[in-house]
Amino acid sequence: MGNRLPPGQFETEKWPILHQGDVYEFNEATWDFRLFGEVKEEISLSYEEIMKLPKTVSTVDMHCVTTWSKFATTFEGIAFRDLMKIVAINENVKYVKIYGYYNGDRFGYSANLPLDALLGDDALFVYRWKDQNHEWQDITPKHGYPLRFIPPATFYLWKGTKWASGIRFMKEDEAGFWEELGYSMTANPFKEERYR
Ligand SMILES: Nc1nc2c(c(=O)[nH]1)N[C@H]1C(S)=C(S)[C@@H](COP(=O)(O)O)O[C@H]1N2
Ligand SMILES: [Mo]
Repeated sequence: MGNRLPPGQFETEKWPILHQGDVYEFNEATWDFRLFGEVKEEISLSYEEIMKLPKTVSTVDMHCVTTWSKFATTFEGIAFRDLMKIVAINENVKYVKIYGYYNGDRFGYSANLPLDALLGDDALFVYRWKDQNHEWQDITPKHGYPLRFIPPATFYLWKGTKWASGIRFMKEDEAGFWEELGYSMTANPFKEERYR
């Protein structure tokens, strides 16, 4: 594993907790997951419907812009690409924003990402994890229960929306929560793209 640790990062075995605002408290009755924006028809999925979709298990490295990196966490979740199979998107969609709860606002947090980077096993909405020190377990509310996005390791972890509430499909790139505050649109840790 040659250049596994991006520049300016240190490795930790712990999984730190970082976010703004309150921890979302899951309520299945009011929860749904929306696929919207540049789509032929908007889709809203209940928790039950989401959990019936095909499952993917993937082991990924996480890189936080605050300089910690955690290697090889194994997640179980729904691959981004499997959600693409149930929504018809418009032509020329190149970007997405992944939304999540922020202080009770279901679309209060967001992070923008290029669509073509999210089609592998390493881009998924997760609900369970394990690593070399932990058995399989649900992700905790603080880590984004019931559903939390994990981006490929070529993006800093702020692109990993916790308490995920939907995907908006977009033709043009658009800044999300941290990007509006001056963080990078592209956010590649291996190129140290921290700020814009
Ligand atoms: N909804 C939501 N998701 C979020 C955040 C947030 O404030 N709200 N913070 C992001 C940031 S800055 C980081 S570094 C990661 C941290 O994930 P962790 O606490 O599971 O390590 O969550 C990301 N996802
Ligand atoms: Mo962060």
